Amino acid sequence: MKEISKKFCKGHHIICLLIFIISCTAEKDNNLGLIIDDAYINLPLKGQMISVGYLKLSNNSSETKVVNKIFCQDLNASLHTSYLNSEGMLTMNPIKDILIERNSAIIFQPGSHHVMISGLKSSLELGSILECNLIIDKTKELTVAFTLK
Ligand SMILES: [Cu+2]
Repeated sequence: MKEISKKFCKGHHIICLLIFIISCTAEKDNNLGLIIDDAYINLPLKGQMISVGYLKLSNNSSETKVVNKIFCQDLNASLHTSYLNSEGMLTMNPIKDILIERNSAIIFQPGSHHVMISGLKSSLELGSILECNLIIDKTKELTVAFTLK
């Protein structure tokens, strides 16, 4: 494959550059085998700078993946989980290293796993996109684009 592309590339520098860029992008998306669906953040209440993000994360790869943590530029973001405590009160705790078995999905949703985000700006409005990065298997990053709704 390399030999072929080397020969081909002699007379087609620009096309090859494009192919190279496209294949790199594709690899970045595919090598984790994780699919994100329905990533959204509730628009913060007026005057509040804190909100909660949700998403569905499917593992289409052939191995277990671990979500270690989340980063959002200029914001404080952390993975949380909610549970009922011994008094029946809904409580939440930080959580790290969430396992996703192969061919399964975890859903961040109200009453369960969620992303706490603070430091939000008041300029955010419905439909704004907020990009964060999930750290997967300690070394890999997966970008999540949360829509404000
Ligand atoms: Cu929380």
